[in-house]
Amino acid sequence: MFLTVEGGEGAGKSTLIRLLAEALKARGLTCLCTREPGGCPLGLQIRPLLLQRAQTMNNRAELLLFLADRAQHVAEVIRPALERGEWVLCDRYSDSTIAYQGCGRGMDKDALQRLNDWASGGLWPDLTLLLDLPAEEGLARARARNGLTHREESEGRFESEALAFHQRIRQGFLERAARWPERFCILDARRSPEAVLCEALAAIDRLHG
Ligand code: T5A
Repeated sequence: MFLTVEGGEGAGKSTLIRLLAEALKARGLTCLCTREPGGCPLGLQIRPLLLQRAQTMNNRAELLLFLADRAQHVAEVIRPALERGEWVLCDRYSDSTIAYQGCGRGMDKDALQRLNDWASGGLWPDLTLLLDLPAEEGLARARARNGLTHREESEGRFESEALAFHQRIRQGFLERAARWPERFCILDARRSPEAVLCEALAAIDRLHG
């Protein structure tokens, strides 16, 4: 089972993945939790290039770094785990590329869909949990968290984008969810982490029986 968690900045993706993994392990399932960018050794080298606030980058270069991270991550981590029969819980994946580089940066979404297909060898998630909340609320959460953990300079490049950028990303995710309703489940991320977890488990049970 390949499950991805998507959404804007500070939507609670890492929090949900941690709680989901605990709940699924309690059911006796083997789970691999991973993330993009940075879910494999090569990706860990790419991640700071993409997220450091001081970094400036051409949109195409940015896209190709995300795709390089994904290609290696799928080949080295995700596919082998799926082949071992494990559940893979991934914090961001191809839908983020289309929302951020497509709707955020204005790159061609159909071209991005094909490039994602190519980079991942055609691997799409079985289920995508979309954590939805107003962009202002997610940014406020992410900035508060960054202040506490001193992540502002090392990982704040996207969070420093204008509010309109983040609003386009939210719309982009919602459009994808409307287009593929059988793969997506939209969760109201303004609710408590426990309430979001309950809804996520219900979505998994509906799909997995
Ligand atoms: N990106 C990524 C692209 O542009 N293209 C791509 O193809 C890919 C893969 C990655 C960046 O790269 C971009 C998108 C991103 O900008 P990242 O550091 O991985 O950056 O950052 P994010 O994925 O945005 O994740 P964050 O760490 O910012 O946020 P999360 O994981 O959504 O949120 P989380 O769980 O850390 O929670 C944030 C704060 O809110 C609290 C938490 O305790 C924490 O303090 N919180 C809640 N508060 C209230 N209610 C809830 N339900 C809460 N859940 C969590």
